[in-house]
Amino acid sequence: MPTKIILDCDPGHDDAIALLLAHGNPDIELVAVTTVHGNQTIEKVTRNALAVARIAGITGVPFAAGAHRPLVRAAEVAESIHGESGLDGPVLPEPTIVPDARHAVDLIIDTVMSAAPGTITLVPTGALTNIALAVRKEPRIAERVKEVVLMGGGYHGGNWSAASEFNIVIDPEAAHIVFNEPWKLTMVGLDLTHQAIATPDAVAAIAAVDTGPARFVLELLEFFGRTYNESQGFEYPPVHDPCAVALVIDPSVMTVVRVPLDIELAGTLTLGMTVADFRSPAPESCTTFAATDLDHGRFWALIVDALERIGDVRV
Ligand code: PIR
Ligand code: CA
Repeated sequence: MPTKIILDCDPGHDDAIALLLAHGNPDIELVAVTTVHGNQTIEKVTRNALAVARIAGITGVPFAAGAHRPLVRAAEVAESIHGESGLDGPVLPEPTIVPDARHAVDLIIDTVMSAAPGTITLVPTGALTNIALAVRKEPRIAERVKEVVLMGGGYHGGNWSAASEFNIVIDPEAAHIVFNEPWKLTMVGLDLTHQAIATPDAVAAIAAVDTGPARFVLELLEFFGRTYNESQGFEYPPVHDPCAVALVIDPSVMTVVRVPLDIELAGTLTLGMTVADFRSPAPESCTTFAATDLDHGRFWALIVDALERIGDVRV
């Protein structure tokens, strides 16, 4: 039985690849896609998500737009990384599906509450605003989901400040809510995702697939690689968000450790830091986990496999 997931995302180059991986992998059933402000405005990331659905041939899955800004702080976008559209590089087609009429928060609640207990995995790859709002509006989702596997944070430092990662620091209050709920939560943070490098080998394997969706990924990686090189000094870009999906597909693709995690809300230099307490073995009652080491070859093999299964999609 494939694992049912809700992908809550802000496409975003790596979010788009996460969507393709979730759609193309047979061990995942994509039951809903929700969007959140982050890499760009909610209007732009929602449009991008719908365009990616067309490119990937995703039909019959509800897409819903969510929060337009963080709970407390002013909105911030990552234009320096993802460009003006949030998905600069490829030419995007006009979407052919229309968004669900519900707000993302209601789609998340409806999906989780109408499914059997313990069957829905939440996979957030953007700011945690929608997830925080959903669990405040319907607290029973905390017991009802299977688990939360998110891309965000990192125990060794940040990418948006010295201490903090973008998805967490742009809405730290939402992250604080989500990290402190009683659900099982796994942080696939920068410690892990900075190992998911789009090396020339990986890019060549994608090029060999030679389909529309594979060429779309190559165009994404070309733009993302350029901005990552110019603004962060990376030789090749890390592809963050598909790592969270990969963990749901195959837990053996990375090492995960149980460790208490919490979000700094009072720091001046450390706002939005995901503080990990590695001092002693974590107690059994600890429900938070962090990913540490990636099998790079197996990870990229999953991406290539998903693209092969998606095949050529007429756009
Ligand atoms: C934001 C991102 C990626 C790189 C930078 N520098 C800023 C986005 C990605 O979509 C990913 O979800 C997360 N936020 C990585 O910080
Ligand atoms: Ca993202």
